[in-house]
Amino acid sequence: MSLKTVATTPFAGQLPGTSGLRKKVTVFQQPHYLENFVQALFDVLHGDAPAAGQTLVLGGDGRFHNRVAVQTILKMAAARGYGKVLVGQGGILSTPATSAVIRRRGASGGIILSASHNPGGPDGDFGIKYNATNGGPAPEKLTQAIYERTQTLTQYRLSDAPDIPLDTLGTHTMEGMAIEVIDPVSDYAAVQRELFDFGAIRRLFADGFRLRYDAMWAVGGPYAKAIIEGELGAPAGTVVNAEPKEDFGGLHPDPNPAYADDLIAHLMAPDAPDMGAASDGDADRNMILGRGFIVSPSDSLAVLTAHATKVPGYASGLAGVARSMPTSTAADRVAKALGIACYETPTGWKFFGNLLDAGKATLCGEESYGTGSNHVREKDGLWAVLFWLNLVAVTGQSVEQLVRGLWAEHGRCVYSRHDYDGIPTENANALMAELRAQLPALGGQTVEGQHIAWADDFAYTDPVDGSVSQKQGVRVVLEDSSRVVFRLSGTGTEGATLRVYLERHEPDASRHDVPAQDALAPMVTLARTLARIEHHTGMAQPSVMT
Ligand code: VG1
Ligand code: CO
Repeated sequence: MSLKTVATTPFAGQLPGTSGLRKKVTVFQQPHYLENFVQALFDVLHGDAPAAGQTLVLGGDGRFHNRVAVQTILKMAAARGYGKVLVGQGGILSTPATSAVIRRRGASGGIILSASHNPGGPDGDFGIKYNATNGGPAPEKLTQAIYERTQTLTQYRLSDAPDIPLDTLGTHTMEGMAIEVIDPVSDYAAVQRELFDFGAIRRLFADGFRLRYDAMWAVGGPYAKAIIEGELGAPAGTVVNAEPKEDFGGLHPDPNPAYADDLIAHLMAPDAPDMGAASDGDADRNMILGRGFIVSPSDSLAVLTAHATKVPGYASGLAGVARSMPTSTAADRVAKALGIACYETPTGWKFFGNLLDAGKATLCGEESYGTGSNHVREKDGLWAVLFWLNLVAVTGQSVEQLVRGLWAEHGRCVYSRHDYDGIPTENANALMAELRAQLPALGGQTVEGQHIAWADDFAYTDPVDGSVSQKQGVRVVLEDSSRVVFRLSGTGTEGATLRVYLERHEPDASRHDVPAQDALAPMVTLARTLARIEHHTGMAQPSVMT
């Protein structure tokens, strides 16, 4: 075994987005592409020094190219002088499990190989992301530094050692670095056991409660099988599509009404189970359904906040709650009633890290089917499902009753997100530039019969370290506090995606059953006019509505 130095030249565009660097698999398959990014990461983390004595956690969501990338990174970590790498068996670790392992094992950080909810397979997407020693996604100043380093790189180093067998638990050494192939589930399960009343959930299932958990052929399957069927005694077959596949069965592992249509059909059927749930490619997102009832992610965060003290891990109360800016204000209303703080951050989990570390927030959530807490530093799909199961078990209320209780007390934040996918990047940028140019004059105007109170481009100052993030989304707020938010996705790999977020508060209980798209229709018209969506995108309708 010896170390090799390989000459390389920079690739354009290795700038991580909302959650890591995501590109087509074919881009990552180019010689040196992955290596350049990892070398840049190691250079930024360690400068010229070896990473002696440090432990790195490594794993991914099992998508196509995962195994190849794991072997390459092991050889590069050995060349960089890491003391130890903890790698998930089969190269597998869900995103929240990676966060749990980093924190419980005192690692210096971890690398997650995932493009999350993006499709996989040879023609699909791949991704890489670094999480720091707190278990959370690298903050923007770190991802920016990595990007800058990718632009000046001339070489990388790796060991020429043979591949490590990943499928059996055990320890190996490479260039003096220890490699431990670990069970991907055990640390994660230990964290969940500390938070939830497993006894109460076990009794719920023993009494005949029926759950359908759709793992979408992704990495959440092994975790849900082990915990829900294994430990909590749900009948075999509760977790479906549970085996991680390299191409997610050709499906889009994104738990929302568009891509989890099979799960929705089961929950809308006459013999529907009591509860439905799904997680995404890397198992950090969750979707929750009751019998014949779909829970909006923003409402889910608000329900968990309202009832948190009924769950052992949060029995002493919440320090605060945090939500991404486009997420509905349902959680704000609950927080106000509880007398706790509610923080509004830009989109992406990396912005919650400081609030969690500083003890300012306990629960966090995003409208994009993400919820989590200070137990790790990532959103956590199965955690949310266990939280809901715990609440159903101890309150005796159904999923639907819990949500209706929220609406009865605080009104309903009617909510929807419209995505316009595959827009040529120049057109999407032109649309946003045109919107931004209108901002100073929008306040006080009436457009499509609606009175605009104010409009701005969301900027965030982190209350802990003072870092500022500009241009995080255009907000147009009406006089009745309804909102339209516009931003471009930072996770796509083809063209641009425009996301239009719509929210309207409905205090009148007799109108809580008006379908969201109907209740929001006037605002959709406003959004289309203001942003000239059809003019810029050529699309008369969104590609996906959630
Ligand atoms: C999307 C979501 C955002 C989420 C991010 C990563 O980002 O909107 O809320 O944090 O995906 O989730 P964007 O920039 O495409 O809107 V995951 O589960 O893909 O890591
Ligand atoms: Co994800």
